[in-house]
Amino acid sequence: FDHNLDFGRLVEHLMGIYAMRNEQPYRVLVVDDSKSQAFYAEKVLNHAGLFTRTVLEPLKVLEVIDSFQPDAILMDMYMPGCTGPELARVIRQQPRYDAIPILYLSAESDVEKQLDAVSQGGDDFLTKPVPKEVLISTVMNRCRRYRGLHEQVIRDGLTGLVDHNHSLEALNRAIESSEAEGRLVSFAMLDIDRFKSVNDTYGHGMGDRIIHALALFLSQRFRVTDTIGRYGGEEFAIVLPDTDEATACRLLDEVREGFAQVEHRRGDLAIQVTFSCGVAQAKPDDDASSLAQRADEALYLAKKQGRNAVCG
Ligand code: GH3
Ligand code: MG
Ligand code: MG
Ligand code: MG
Repeated sequence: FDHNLDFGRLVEHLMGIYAMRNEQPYRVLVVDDSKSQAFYAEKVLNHAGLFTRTVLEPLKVLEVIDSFQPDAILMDMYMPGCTGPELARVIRQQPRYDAIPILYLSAESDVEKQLDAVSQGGDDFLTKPVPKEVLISTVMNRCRRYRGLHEQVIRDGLTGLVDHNHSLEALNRAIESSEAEGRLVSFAMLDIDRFKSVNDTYGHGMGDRIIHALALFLSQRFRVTDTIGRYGGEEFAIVLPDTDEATACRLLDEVREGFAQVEHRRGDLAIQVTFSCGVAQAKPDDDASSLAQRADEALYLAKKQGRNAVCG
């Protein structure tokens, strides 16, 4: 039994799952007061392609969850100041972290204590020494399920795009990393033209199909690093990292022209629909709401100019 060969194959298999789903690596927060224990867990998980972050002081965990946004937390049982289950309770008190997986990794072998820990907000108990394969696959399974649930919550049912709040969250993240790394970011807001009359004339079902068609059209024309969101009913938002305003305007104008030519059919009926778009590039000191407001003003201009237009 060649242990290393098997491990290599497992990692390859797990990486294959990522590649198929085109996903960002899972993010695991390691909470352990022992540097060497935390380092070992990080090494094993990193080797399998997961991102990790360690917190040595348990009381800092909430802060780090907010900034790191983990898909799972791997936690020690006994730490100075508080125990794992106590910390799990604190985490679970935040409604937004109610579903985040918490896995204990400890030498505690008393089954009663293990059950107790799991009943107090934990999801799994892994007893040290744990085989690397078991650690990796248990953590990854938890991450995968959590992401799956989370996706359903943040995605819009009709289009599969992220919703309004998560569009703004993506914009905030893009602005922060653009400030940190001196890069550009642009934001585009799209609004379908005279959509009320489309609904009134052809029915709400046809309207829904057009919203779906535009979502698909946009998804096929932007990079995977661009975030496309359903900003409102017939409004969409696109976050474009590393893109200046002029380039974003040019791109959106091509998309506008392309979409205007699409025929939406139902039986013998074929209708064409246009959208208007406002684009703005982040300036120093912009936050998501100030940038979104400038894009909204540009959108208003595009509407005022007669619609079916892109304004910067
Ligand atoms: P404008 O060119 O100024 O944007 O005109 P408009 O008619 O598109 O603007 P308005 O905001 O007055 O109307 C938007 C319409 O979009 C009203 C609403 O009924 C429709 N709408 C919003 N969400 C949905 C949806 O999910 N499905 C359908 N079918 N229609 C929707
Ligand atoms: Mg400890
Ligand atoms: Mg509108
Ligand atoms: Mg509209």
